[in-house]
Amino acid sequence: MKVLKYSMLTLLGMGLASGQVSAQWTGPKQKPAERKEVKYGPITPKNRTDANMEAFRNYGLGQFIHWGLYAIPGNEWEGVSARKGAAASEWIRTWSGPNAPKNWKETYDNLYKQFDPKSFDAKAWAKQAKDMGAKYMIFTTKHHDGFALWPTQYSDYDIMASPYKKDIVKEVVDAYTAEGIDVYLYFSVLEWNNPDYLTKAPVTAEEKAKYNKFLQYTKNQLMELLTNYPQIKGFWFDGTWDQSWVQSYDFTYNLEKELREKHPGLIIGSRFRNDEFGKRHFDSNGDILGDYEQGWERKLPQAYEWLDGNDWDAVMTIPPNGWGYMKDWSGLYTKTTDDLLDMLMQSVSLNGNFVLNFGPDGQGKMHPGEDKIAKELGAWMKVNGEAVHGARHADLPVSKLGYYTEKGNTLYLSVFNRPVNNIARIAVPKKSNRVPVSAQILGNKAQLKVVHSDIGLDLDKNTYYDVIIPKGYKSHRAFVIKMELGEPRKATDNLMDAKM
Ligand code: FHN
Repeated sequence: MKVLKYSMLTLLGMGLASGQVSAQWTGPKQKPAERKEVKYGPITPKNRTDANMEAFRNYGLGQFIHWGLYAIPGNEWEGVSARKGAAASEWIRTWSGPNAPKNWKETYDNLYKQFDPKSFDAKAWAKQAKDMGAKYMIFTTKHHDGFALWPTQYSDYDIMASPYKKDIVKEVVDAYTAEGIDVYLYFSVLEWNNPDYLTKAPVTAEEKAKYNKFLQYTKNQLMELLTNYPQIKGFWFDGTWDQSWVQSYDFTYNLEKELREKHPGLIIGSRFRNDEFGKRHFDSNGDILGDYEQGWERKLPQAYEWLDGNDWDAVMTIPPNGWGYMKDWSGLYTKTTDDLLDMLMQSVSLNGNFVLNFGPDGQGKMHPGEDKIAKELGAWMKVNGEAVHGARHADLPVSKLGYYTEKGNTLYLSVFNRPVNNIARIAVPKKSNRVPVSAQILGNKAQLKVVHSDIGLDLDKNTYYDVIIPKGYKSHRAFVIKMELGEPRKATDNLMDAKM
């Protein structure tokens, strides 16, 4: 099979080296001084209000599952680690350098002959996700190696060529849907071993004919997925950074329209396509392309303003990188439950969803480290899930103690930094008519004392409500203060302005 070399262009496309893409994820969006005509801009309005999109923005927590042939090696082969030879575990097919096994690509491309996951139980996966508090799940139908986990009529390189011979995508979609978890299908456009795939834009007549054949193949598979699995809520596209796809903006624009026509309410993220000027995720006017920002991958926005009001989700690995199964986690910092809870609440406090990745092994078993995290997250969500599911950004001065989320007249403060004086001071604009009037800690029935502390700072736009955390209250993990908001009991004193 033809092997593609990874050019700088590809890395540029991935945003690994281009200022344009990374600038969108390291601060507020840069919008052009003047708008210009963009023919291949957004197809759907920003912040759709239909039921599917309303459900999306209220998920809070999701699960990503990367599973495929790369799970068999688990980022190593015959005792040799691929850590220094491949960019990530699910990129192990690109393993190169002195410790890469001899004829590795050929070995990898024959792994399908041994893919027969005896421990695979989609219902057990779905139950684990349900207990963890996940409300949606993104599943890899086909990653960059091109191997399809569903029986596709458009390729022989699919699950029916393996000893397993059953429709894995259907098993996953059915099991998660039965648990009430919405399913989104991950689909890689990029296919390393497809002879019709090109990284660069086609130039010659032969290249154009070949790549057009690839585009039609891509469209056929996507339509097939919508036909086979009508329960799904959306697509999570990947591998759309190469110039071949970027220059196909007329095709991708019309393909997005056709997918939406075939599946009303379909949700598509901003990574699917670009405008005619090559602007990905956001068009040349800074308008989002797709229904939600899909660039928060292993990174999080640091302020509400960075989002420009767009819907978004952040996808996160437990190890530093590596989405597919990694047998050996030793020597790596793997995120703790507390790290992940902090990221979850940061995301929800900024109106985003947090999606945690799991990479099952070649037999279909989750990594023991993932099982532990899922259990601990689930225990926390069982007590505190109401501060996540359906909760949104609270328009309040940022707290030093943790993250605010809000639901109607209920305000939640997820405390990650417990104040040494046990006073959780809530800053509220003086003009606000919604202030904390009662408080309790989720999972604890006791009503907490709430004291209005008008500390009288000059030029201060805020007043303060102190929620007293009982000295005897112990917690080994973040806890959530739930407050009911109501009219302030007394007006804030008018103090003389300081004379300076
Ligand atoms: O190249 C892929 C990578 O393997 C992984 O699938 C992530 C998570 O979606 N996306 C791309 C890297 O940005």
